[in-house]
Amino acid sequence: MDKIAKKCGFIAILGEPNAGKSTLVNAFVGSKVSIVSPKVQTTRRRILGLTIQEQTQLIFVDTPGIFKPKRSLEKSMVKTALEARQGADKVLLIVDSRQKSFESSFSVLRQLGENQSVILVLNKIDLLEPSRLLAIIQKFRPFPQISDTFMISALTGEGVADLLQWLTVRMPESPWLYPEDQLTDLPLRLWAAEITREQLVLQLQHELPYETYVETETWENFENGSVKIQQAVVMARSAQKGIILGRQGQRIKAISQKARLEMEKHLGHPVHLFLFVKVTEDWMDKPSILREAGILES
Ligand SMILES: Nc1nc2c(ncn2[C@@H]2O[C@H](COP(=O)(O)OP(=O)(O)OP(=O)(O)O)[C@@H](O)[C@H]2O)c(=O)[nH]1
Ligand SMILES: [Mg+2]
Repeated sequence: MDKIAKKCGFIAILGEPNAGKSTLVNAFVGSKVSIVSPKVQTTRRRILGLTIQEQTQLIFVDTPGIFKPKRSLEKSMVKTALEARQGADKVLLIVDSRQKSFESSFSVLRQLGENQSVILVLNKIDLLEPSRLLAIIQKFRPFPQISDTFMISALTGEGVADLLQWLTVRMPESPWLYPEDQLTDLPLRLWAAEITREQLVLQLQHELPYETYVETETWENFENGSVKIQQAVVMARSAQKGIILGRQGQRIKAISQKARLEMEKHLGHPVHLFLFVKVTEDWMDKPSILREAGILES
């Protein structure tokens, strides 16, 4: 019997902030590889999510949202997102279909240009009257680069399996580029830092200073399977420290507890998490720190 050839390909996941890109990548992978929050600009770096469907390895490239950047961190995020399509076999444009105006998605399409073939993915249809979908599709008609349109809910999973199947059959013949059991390219230390940042965003919401990042400083594995992780929450100004600490350190305690549980759930063994706050003035303008935080690629 002939051996079925292996296939492997890259799928870039692009779109405006908060469209549901990371939720979709996690749904494809079946595990949390990329953090999710109701706040815009949650994803700050390119993150790969991997899955295997029979003989095909699909490599999803989660990206920061595309918008009009002002600050240097924002500029590097948008650049990362736009560059993700280079070498991609398919480009998905994720759209929050509840938007009143689709101008920010149109702007992404214009930035990608007419030569970039794009698959339009209308997301969050669980929140939408089905009768509105046709009108939304009409609005995207002026963009000839859209080859196909899908309607999904990344949250409930509706339409996700169909889209995955559609992509699977279209991947090129190629050896697999990552080991079979790997789910992401994010090293564990960075992943753990992201899990803590997710709790910061979820628990502090608009109070969280934009200029906050998390760094895993030490990671110790013990023979009994448990792990000790020490992380710094890095702030740009010492005046911001109190927001994270909370009264008598209650806030940072609650954040640490939730992050620890989330890490344990995914790592499958006990975690001892130690969080502390560190101040590094104006780190966002320092490329060396941006690189260390994984935001700027070296
Ligand atoms: N109801 C509903 N909510 C969704 C769906 N997909 C995503 N969300 C929610 O939308 C919010 C943003 O989701 P993310 O996956 O973080 O969006 P993103 O596009 O990665 O955002 P950035 O990383 O900030 O660009 C979260 O609160 C998600 O739970 C969906 O299909 N339906
Ligand atoms: Mg995201």
